[in-house]
Amino acid sequence: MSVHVTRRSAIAVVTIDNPPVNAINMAVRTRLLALVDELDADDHIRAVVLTGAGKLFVGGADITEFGRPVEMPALPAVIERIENATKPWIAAVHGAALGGGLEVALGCRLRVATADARFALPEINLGIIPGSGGTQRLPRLIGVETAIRVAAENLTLDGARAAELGLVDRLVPEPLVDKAVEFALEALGRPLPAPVSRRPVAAPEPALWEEAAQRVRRAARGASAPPRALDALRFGVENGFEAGLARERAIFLELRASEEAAALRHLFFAERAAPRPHDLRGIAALPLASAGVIGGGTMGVGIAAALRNAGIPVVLIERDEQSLERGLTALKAIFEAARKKASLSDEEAEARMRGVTGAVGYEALAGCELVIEAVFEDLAVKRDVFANLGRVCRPEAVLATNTSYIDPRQIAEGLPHPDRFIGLHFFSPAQVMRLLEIVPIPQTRPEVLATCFDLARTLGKVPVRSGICDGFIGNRILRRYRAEAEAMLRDGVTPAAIDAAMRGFGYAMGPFEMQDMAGLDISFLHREAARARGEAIPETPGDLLVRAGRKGQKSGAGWYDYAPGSRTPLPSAEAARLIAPLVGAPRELGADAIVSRLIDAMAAEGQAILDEGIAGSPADIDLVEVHGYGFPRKHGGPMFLSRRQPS
Ligand code: T1G
Repeated sequence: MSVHVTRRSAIAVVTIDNPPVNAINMAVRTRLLALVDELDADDHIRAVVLTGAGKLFVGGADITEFGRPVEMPALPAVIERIENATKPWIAAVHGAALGGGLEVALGCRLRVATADARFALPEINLGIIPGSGGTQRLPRLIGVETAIRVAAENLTLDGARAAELGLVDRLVPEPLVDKAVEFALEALGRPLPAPVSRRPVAAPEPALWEEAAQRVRRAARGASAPPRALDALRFGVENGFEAGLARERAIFLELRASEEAAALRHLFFAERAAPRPHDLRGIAALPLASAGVIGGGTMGVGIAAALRNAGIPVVLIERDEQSLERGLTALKAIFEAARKKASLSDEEAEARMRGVTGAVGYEALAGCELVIEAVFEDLAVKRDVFANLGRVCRPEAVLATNTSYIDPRQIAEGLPHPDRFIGLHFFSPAQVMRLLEIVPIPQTRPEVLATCFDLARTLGKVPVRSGICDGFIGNRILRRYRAEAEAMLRDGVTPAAIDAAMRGFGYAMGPFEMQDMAGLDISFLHREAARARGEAIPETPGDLLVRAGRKGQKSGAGWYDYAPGSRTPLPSAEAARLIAPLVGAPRELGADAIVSRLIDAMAAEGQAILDEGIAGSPADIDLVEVHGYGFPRKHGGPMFLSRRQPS
């Protein structure tokens, strides 16, 4: 049964027990509703304590129900019944009280919590807004300003802050239920506070709404739900609880049925499944007390920072003192920047660097359980690195390459104990980007794979296992995306039209703007190397630009022109002249058509990647695109989108 009842003299203790997160599903709602009537009718009971089993109160409504029509009884009705019960209900919160969990607690007459309690309304991350009174009851308890930040801006309140704000009536030590029962008996000895829905709410200055609306819209970055949560909250403050509740419910149901909410739910479940692949369950990860990083360049320093941010001691080595100093200085600058943004305290920033040992030469890595190389993308260089690691490191040390293009099997050739070798493809900046492509070779032991997935979880990364092909999953799809963009260019569509369409779709920048930022010469050199190997690589418009010295922002011009010192792309007549021999007569193509062509191309490449067994699931491919290449979350990913297109 998902809801238990025990009796402690005149107090009934109702425990929601629906592992793993006590999600409120239809069975829980039905049982709670029945219990209100049952306990109201029980003359021995004077009050009810409501709590959650396990490590939390309630993780929210059951999101797996959202793809289906709402099943009665709906949560608002259950909460209203609890709020109007003749026997007062008292919420006893430990751990998370999220979404519907917080809303149920708000329907109770009183709330006690332990210090580890966390209160939030994270619905906007799922493309919806609270649908059971959260935007209406919360401002009546903690005030409009903080309620806006909780409902529309992802503010989480810990126990102490919740107590300060009046969301929690008393912070209690463990054992929570005992203390809650004591509190309930004590509360019965004095007048009860009014139900939250019937408490007044002070209307703020009009300026507060405007300022909040701008702040919420900015933070939403194109997501639909946050401004709507603010709308619902404001409507209730200005029109009363009942009207506000109705408006909130209408907005919730509208958004719940939206494509954006379906996309965000898809990513929610994919992100939670990613760190725990089914075939690795039960395989113990190896202990990782310290990690070595080879290379103090951008990638090596970013990886070292990510490891330090997760509290893992790092040995960073370079080939000489000067390079090492440069790397350590860059690493320190990352923590200094975080300190200046106040995301790290002075002490934390210093501790990050204290956990880094810099050295020249491989011997310093002898004690590391994991070593990640992030040296120049050249097979001979990488092979030499691993030959040294094979000599210096322990046989059970996990040895990883950060290569983004080279076949890891070739890098591992000749390495003793290749079963400990693996590809860990981080994305730059590695201390920020969440995607981690994990690329085992045939010999890689399952424990090594499990260790890398465990490492990803420790680093707060989204791990995706990739088979071995040119570019693994992400760069292979990127190449296809760029090729399709170039094909449209040859059809006469301008770079500016293509980039504008993809920005309108939700990307931060389009494919040509992105190339200007990254540099056109990188892929140009790849093509030139392939041509030098005798491969028949046809001339591309990009080649013409690079040959004319237009390498992108780094050279002041690429697909676009740039005013001196500016990064704003300006359509370029010179670039159009240079590529004219390879592109067709100018042609208009609508933004929707441009987007469809590019998304279809990504999805087609993704399907080929699935068919070849390079990726384990369409959701994995979507995670790669969203967390590695800026695919707009609100669309769920190319595989999700291609499967949702109306047939
Ligand atoms: N519904 C269904 N399944 C859920 C779930 C939920 N609300 N939350 C988590 N799961 C699954 C998750 O997919 C995973 O499954 C397992 O539980 C463990 O999750 C009415 C409408 C609660 C802080 O958005 O933030 O309430 O992979 O790995 O790290 O107005 O889960 O094991 O098969 O994350 O201990 C609002 C979402 C819902 C909170 C626990 N609530 N969940 O973290 O475990 S909408 C949320 C979380 C709503 C109301 C509205 C976290 C957690 P599997 P996990 P965790």
